[in-house]
Amino acid sequence: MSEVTYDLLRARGLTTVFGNPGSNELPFLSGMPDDFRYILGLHEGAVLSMADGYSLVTGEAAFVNLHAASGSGNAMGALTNSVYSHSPLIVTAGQQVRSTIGQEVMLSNVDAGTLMRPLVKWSSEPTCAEDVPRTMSQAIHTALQPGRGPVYVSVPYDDWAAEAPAETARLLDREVHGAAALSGGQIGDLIDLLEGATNPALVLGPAVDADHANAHAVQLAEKLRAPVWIAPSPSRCPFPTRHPSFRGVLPAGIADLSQTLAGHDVILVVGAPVFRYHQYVPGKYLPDGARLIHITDDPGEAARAPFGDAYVAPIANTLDVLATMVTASDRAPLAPPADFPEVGSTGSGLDPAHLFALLRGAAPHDAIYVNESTSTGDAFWAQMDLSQQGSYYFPASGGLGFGLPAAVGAQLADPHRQVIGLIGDGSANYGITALWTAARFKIPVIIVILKNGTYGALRGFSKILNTGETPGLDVPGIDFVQIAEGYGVRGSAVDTAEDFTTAVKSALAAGEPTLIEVRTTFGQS
Ligand code: TPP
Repeated sequence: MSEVTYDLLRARGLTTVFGNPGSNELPFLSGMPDDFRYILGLHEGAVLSMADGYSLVTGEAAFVNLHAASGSGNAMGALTNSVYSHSPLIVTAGQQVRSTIGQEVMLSNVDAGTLMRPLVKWSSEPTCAEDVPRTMSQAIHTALQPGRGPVYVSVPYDDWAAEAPAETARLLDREVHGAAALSGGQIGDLIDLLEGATNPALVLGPAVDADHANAHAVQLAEKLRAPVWIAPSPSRCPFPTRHPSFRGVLPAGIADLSQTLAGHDVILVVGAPVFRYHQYVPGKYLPDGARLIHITDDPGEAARAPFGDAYVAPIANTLDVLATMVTASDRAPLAPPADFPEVGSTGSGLDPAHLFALLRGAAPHDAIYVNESTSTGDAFWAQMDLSQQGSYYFPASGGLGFGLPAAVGAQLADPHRQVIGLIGDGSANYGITALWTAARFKIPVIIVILKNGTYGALRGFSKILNTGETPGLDVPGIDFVQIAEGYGVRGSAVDTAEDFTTAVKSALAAGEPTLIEVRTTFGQS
């Protein structure tokens, strides 16, 4: 059974296995063909986030193999991000021998099919050994269908030795084609709405970037001469940040968001949920007189939105058709962006805005940033010049432990673009073991640790929630250079602009994984 399953994985391009093994998984792994590679992660949260980073950058499914319920459980926090980044992860786990699961022997995954069910798109344990390859095929096709997302399959380890039925081979070259697109009438309605608007606005989400629709979005914004915001809590960058239309990221509170959009009569949201609010700031969902139209390829996103009219349609195709067909507006052109805000650091440590400005100058223009620095978002978006598809990733559900491993997975996926992880000194600890994988597999990622000694974002929230000083807000006394060296990654610690720039240039030249710990200031407390 393992041979035909590997044939199936190969046919789907899934020859990289991200995993952490246990006894239940050994019979599957022992049959692994030579053209497969096994990327070992030391903790399942890191394994899953590495696979996620890999899938985000390739745009394809990624295969994960975990150990029974305990390994799967370790990965579930990380999986919350994959759900909202729509990452088609094929998560598998080894199960005890079929005849013994009911006894709950060691490492049985009791009721395996339900373990991950609230998170995954589909979950199963095949009813018999003969159904393992077909179940795996169903998992892959399900994960990749629009409204992409992770799936889970548990396989009893005695299944791998069973003989596959001859007809199983038919799975290998089956395709599942998707074809839905908006009708001519629906497109006509949208064009009428956009052309009839006095002051339209675009709000773009991660699916625009995921669907490589960035250039179509630019064309639409230019023809409409409309401002563009990124939808709140962004996990990707769908629009060039130095384009005249770019207005930044919408605030993640209900009232703040509608105030920001005041004056717009038509708001077209593409490729984002409506909306991923974060801090609860009650108010009106929309400014007075505004109509919101929502285009998403995820039926669930469309159904659960509390307002607006939704169209479930492919993102790139819809944006392309709208941008091509809409008549260019004769509104005044938008002004080019202002200069980058002034930066500088006073006292000890770098201001994060200063750090980003230095990075903008020193890093390649096509660098990929994986960001898990949670209190520095405003400074990042103000300082960075991101213009290419696939330049930015952030944990889509806010679950820490994504950034560092996802940066490693992203660099593995794309050796031609430098991946730079921007990781807070709090966040780094949740996925730190991925440093070992970077060293072991010589993955030349650069990890910048922003060391402010605190859980800065929580300090920000303690103001919003008016909770004052609570326990557990500071993380002093962690030496990331020593930790990196312990895992086999070269590291250095800096606290001045000159030293940071030198360290980045040296890391870029090194061609090996490098960690730079930067002392940063935290000015918001
Ligand atoms: N645990 C997980 C798995 N995810 C979370 N989002 C949190 C806890 C809560 N949390 C959100 S932001 C944050 C914490 C603990 C602080 C992160 O601090 P750091 O990485 O140092 O970045 P800073 O906010 O200081 O920029």
